[in-house]
Amino acid sequence: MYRQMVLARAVDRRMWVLNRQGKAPFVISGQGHEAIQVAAANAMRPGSDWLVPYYRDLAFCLALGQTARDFMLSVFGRAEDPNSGGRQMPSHFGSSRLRIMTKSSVVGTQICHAAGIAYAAKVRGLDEVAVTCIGEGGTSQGDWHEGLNWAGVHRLPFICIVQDNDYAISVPHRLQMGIDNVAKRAVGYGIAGVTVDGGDLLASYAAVKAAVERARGGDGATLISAKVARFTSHSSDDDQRRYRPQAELEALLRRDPIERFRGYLLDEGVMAEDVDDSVQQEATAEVDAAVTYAEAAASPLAEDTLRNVFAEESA
Ligand SMILES: Cc1ncc(C[n+]2csc(CCOP(=O)(O)OP(=O)(O)O)c2C)c(N)n1
Ligand SMILES: [Mg+2]
Repeated sequence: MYRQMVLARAVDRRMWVLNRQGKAPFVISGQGHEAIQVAAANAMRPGSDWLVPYYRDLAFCLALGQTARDFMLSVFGRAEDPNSGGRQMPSHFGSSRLRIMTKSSVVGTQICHAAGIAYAAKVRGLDEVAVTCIGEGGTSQGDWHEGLNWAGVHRLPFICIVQDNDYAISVPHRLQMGIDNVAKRAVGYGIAGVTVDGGDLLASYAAVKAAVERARGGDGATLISAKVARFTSHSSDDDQRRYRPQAELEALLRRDPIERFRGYLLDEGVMAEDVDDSVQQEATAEVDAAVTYAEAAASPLAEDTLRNVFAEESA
């Protein structure tokens, strides 16, 4: 899980470099969110359970089995991009093999899709769990409430992880809801509500594992509120120094989930310093290779633009 977090951070950082070099037009980041995402992926059965992700779920998708190359092909919008063949923006993850459902840019829609997938699994008697992620700001959308209500009514094998980073672009949590913690809403839907420090990998793993067991055991849905730190601006198109106080930004640095787990592994003697060095070097080498490959890969053909957009008649 440490390796997965380190790789995600390395991929994410490189994406910003590519943006500043003018090679990646728009990037949106998961830096600071890695622990809850990697924990959740490791609590699931990849390829059997479902993920309906949101745009910060880079670490989640890598931990489920996507590669740095898969991601870089989407950053460059290449034909070979397994997420969407270069049709979606980067960070709109998708993989039929890994059961990662491609998402809409419209915040909140993924919740109803995940509730529908969980409902189908229940009707068909399948041992599958649907997990979906959203930010705390997105929980103000009507779709979020509709999806959670449906999951509660039908006791679905459904888990909603709210990655609460205190901001929706520039709008702080306190202007988004009248409660400090979104998990308090669970009682209103008749589902389990759990709060976890989303920067603590092991606590996050325990929380998601318990929710997965609840879902598989037929005991219904869980709403998880995972408090995380958003290290970057919302995206490459804004500057958070314009709307967040300097002291708040400096305090974020003490909440790095990777540093926290690294410290734990070293202190406990689980990982030696030289192992850590090689983990970092391997991640950098993987990202280098992914960028070299993706940059040289072919762009989609103009005549293929509408492929997989509208239903096609089979021959
Ligand atoms: C329905 C809808 N409204 C607005 C937007 C523009 N938008 C994209 S992300 C975002 C902020 C979401 O904040 P939050 O849910 O807290 O997630 P975070 O980005 O902080 O992880 C907004 C307003 C959108 N994509 N869809
Ligand atoms: Mg947010």
